[in-house]
Amino acid sequence: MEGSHAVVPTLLAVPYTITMVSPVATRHRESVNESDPLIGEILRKEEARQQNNLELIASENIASRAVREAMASALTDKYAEGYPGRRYYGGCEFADQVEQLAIDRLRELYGVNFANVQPHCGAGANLCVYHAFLKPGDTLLSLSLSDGGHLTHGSPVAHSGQTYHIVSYGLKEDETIDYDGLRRLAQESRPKIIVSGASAYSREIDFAFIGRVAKEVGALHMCDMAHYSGLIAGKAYPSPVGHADVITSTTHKSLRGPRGGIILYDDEQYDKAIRMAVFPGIQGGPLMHVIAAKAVAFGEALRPEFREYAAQVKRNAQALAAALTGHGFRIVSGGTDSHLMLVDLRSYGVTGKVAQEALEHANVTTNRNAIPNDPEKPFVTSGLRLGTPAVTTRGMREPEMAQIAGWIAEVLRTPADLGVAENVKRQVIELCSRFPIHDA
Ligand code: DSN
Repeated sequence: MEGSHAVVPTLLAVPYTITMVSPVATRHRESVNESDPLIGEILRKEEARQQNNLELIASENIASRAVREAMASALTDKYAEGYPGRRYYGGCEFADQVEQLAIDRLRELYGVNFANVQPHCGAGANLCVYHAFLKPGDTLLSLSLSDGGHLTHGSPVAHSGQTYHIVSYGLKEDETIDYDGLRRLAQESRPKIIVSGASAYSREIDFAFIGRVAKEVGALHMCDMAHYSGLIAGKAYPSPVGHADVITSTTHKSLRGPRGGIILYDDEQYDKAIRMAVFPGIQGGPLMHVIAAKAVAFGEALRPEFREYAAQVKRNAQALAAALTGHGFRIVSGGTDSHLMLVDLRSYGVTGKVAQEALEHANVTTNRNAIPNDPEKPFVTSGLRLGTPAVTTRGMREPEMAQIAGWIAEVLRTPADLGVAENVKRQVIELCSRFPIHDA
């Protein structure tokens, strides 16, 4: 209830009414800064951190203002369990419209027949597919975590690894996927699902080959394209469509949408199992405000300029890798065909942990990552994973990549020297000021 009506006595013969807004309703209208200055201040600091830092985490990006507005919309209040046209709640007219638009745009973006936009995240999307097609104890074949795979592809510490029988393929000596080994393991273990996709693998993945192997052994080919989905949408990386039976992704990495997940497939035979797995199998109410923001992001990715963005992300990654090589770093597999690279830090005598922390002092945000056959523990590592989606969104290009590589080398030559980091930080902030994230 927003307010109460009172009859106000008047000197005139006809009484009139005014609306008195209750104190509760007044508080309800306050901005976060007015209502909760503590959180408001933290949010302002995060905005400033993003503005003044070079974001090189390969899985992060900067969503547009339109995406952010949709996420902060009234749809956050709406329950809409079910699917468009078949909900378990009233009042879903606009929830239906927004979800249908998200589905239609996503189908157009990747050229697929079916799309489910409800998974709350990538891990959830993968879980839904496993739930749809596997029983506990069934075999799943995927790239090992230590060779660039992902936790949700069967790591022993994840639900998938604890529920299914996991067989892992890996890399060859040249640090590219061992496709012959993959086929041999598939023939020996007869998996129900073969997973393609990775979270720390920079080269093109041969989705067609993996699709053929899956057919040979009667497995479902699930591609987790989360890292590459923006590049694929922008035609800068091979598409798994036509080679994978089911495709999952996040929406916030190179695709540059809100945090969330999606599932795509072409064949109607998978439709019922996937719909049922997402709701009611794994999830309850969909996050309709996030689905609205996904629709906005898919619309953005359908624009011609997104192709230019995707191509530049890749050019920037290649420029950064080449410049780092020039500074004496080894890039795992010798380079990149995508948005990311793994940097082997051993020639500089620093671990991933030390490097990540030293760079953070210089406002360069990265994440440490194991390299193939890493001698260090996973919490320490010998590598850094770097990616260019976020800096490319800011408008940076090859000259800035060369500058960034120089700063990384400068900091990591003497990682304990805070004076060096402070000097680089000043230059980083100056560069960032020339590439503002959002209008002030
Ligand atoms: N955690 C993501 C990444 O950083 O690659 C993958 O989900």
